[in-house]
Amino acid sequence: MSDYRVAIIGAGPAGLLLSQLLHVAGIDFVILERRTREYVESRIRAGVLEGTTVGLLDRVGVADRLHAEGLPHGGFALASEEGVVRIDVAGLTGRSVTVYGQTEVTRDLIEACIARGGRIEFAAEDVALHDIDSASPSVSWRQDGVERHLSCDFIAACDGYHGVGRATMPPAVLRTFEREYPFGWLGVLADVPPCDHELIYANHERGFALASMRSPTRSRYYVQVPSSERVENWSDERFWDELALRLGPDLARGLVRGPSIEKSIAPLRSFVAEPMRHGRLFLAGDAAHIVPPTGAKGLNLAASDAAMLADALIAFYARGDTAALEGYSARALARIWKAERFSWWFTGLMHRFPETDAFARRMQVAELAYIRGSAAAQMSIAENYVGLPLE
Ligand code: RFL
Ligand code: PHB
Repeated sequence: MSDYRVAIIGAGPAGLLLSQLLHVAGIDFVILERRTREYVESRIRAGVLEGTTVGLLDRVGVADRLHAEGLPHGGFALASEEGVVRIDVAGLTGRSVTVYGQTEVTRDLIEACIARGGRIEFAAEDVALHDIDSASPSVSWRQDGVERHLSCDFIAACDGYHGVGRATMPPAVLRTFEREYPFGWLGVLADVPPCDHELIYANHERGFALASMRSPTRSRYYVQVPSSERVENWSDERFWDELALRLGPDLARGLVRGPSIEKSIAPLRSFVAEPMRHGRLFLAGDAAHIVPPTGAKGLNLAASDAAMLADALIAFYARGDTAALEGYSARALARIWKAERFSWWFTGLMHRFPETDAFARRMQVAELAYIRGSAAAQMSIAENYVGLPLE
């Protein structure tokens, strides 16, 4: 008899949501997290939740604050020097997205997990996975200088891109696919009202910009910068000036400037590792795949992986059914590749590439003009943005 049925590595959205999906199904788990609770709860990341993600938070009973404070968005704007087109997501698909920070999702899930008696070991150092090929795997870690160890039936590596889960899989079984972009996003969080009530994705000669938000009084803005750029080179004033230029005079009129409360640069990359399972080890979320943030898909993919893995584990414990566990990787990857495609395409449409010559630039301008005039093109963007179904 093992200590726990499922050992979850990582208390990000994938690991935390998986833990609560297992909890409501009566399957016990333990979470090992390398960082402290304070660190995990203060990481500023994603902001846009698909309806499917909101539905999963509802399913585990952790959506009260989300429904009270989250902002439903029925559309967003694509802006360029040639004009603005609003993608009417709600009108086209009948569905919407919710603006609610990943930080808040993480806080809500940690609070619920602990209140329900779930065990999260924070500050777990040197986590190592053992015997993943066998029927009785185990995990070890170090905490406050003490070596610890526990046995489990399955290990869910929800430990992000730099985690130990993928690194433990034998290199011979793993195939990876990758694209690095020669730029990153410089993000600023500020307690000022957003410049518009919806998100604005702007394609500009000087580079991409995004106007997003966390609440009616808190804005989140990004500008594209070269990969080599350093955050120290960006005073608040320089950031606001650059953002205003890229949004253009009409949209920048609504811009309210204020001191940044967070400023950081995130690199952009597309990455997929296949398969997402080896023996009793399963990968979920950023541990298996990365998307550039342009499509707002990273957190949502972490949630859909967690749901598929939870369903497979629930089928196993309810009926001894191993088919869903065996099919998990293929099922998850089918959705992941579509989100990878959308995120890659949207990144290409909106960013300035160092090698962009006059022809490539005209192609972007022509595609944006086509989207402006085509209901079919807008529909394709809307159905991807709002999230493809969990098949
Ligand atoms: P996470 O959130 O990285 O969590 C992994 C957890 O594992 C821990 N860990 C370990 N624990 C124990 N032992 C080890 N050896 C460990 N190694 C790591 C880590 O400390 C961490 O707590 O992965 P997860 O759960 O898969 O969630 C993925 C999302 O966080 C990520 O995809 C999104 O943030 C991406 N993303 C966005 N996604 C969206 O859906 N919508 C958005 O609007 C959006 N915007 C963004 C984003 C990511 C960004 N950055 C910073 C890359 C905007 C930005 C700027
Ligand atoms: C954010 O608010 O952080 C955000 C919104 C939309 C994106 C990416 C990030 O596509």
